[in-house]
Amino acid sequence: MSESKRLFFALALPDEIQQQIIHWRAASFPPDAGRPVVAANLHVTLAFLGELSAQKQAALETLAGRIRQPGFTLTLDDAGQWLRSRVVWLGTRQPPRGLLQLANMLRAQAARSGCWQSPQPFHPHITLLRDASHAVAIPPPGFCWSFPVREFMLYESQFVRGRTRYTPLQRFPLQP
Ligand code: 3AM
Repeated sequence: MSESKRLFFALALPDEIQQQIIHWRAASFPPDAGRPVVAANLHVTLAFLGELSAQKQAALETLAGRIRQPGFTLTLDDAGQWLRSRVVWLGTRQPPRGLLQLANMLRAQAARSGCWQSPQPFHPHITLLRDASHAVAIPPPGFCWSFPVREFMLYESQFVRGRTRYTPLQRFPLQP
């Protein structure tokens, strides 16, 4: 029997945006503000799936592969902190309709396949700092980060030697 994997669907970031974000973060927050998420782990979660068997993973991959959704442009022009979940995040003031539709579809497919889905409304964001338990001043994003989104990904989340590692397992292209 194959092992289960902890999985989620997410958007990856272009390398140059990833680099700009980590430079802005380093310049904007003191070292004690929270635990920085490593550059390679920055992403926009679309749907968290939890621990899935290989069979269930294959079923959800098939469903995700049937999604016919146009690409969109994502603009990162918002930042904030959720004290309850102790994260500092980067986000978008006006989530593109395509992003909301994509996340809704993936969450609905996941729910129908028996993956528990949070009742919280979808708030697209990139987690920048974890364990940010004290309120920090959030400067506005340095400049406007805008980039085209042409695909989404299935990631595996692993905790290896004390570090969280996200491994892309599968790419799903969006429509041109
Ligand atoms: O995109 P962020 O970093 O906010 O917090 C986890 C991370 O979100 C979230 O899934 C993303 C990839 O790990 N996550 C982890 N466990 C979760 C759960 N049980 C969860 N989201 C919902 N329910």
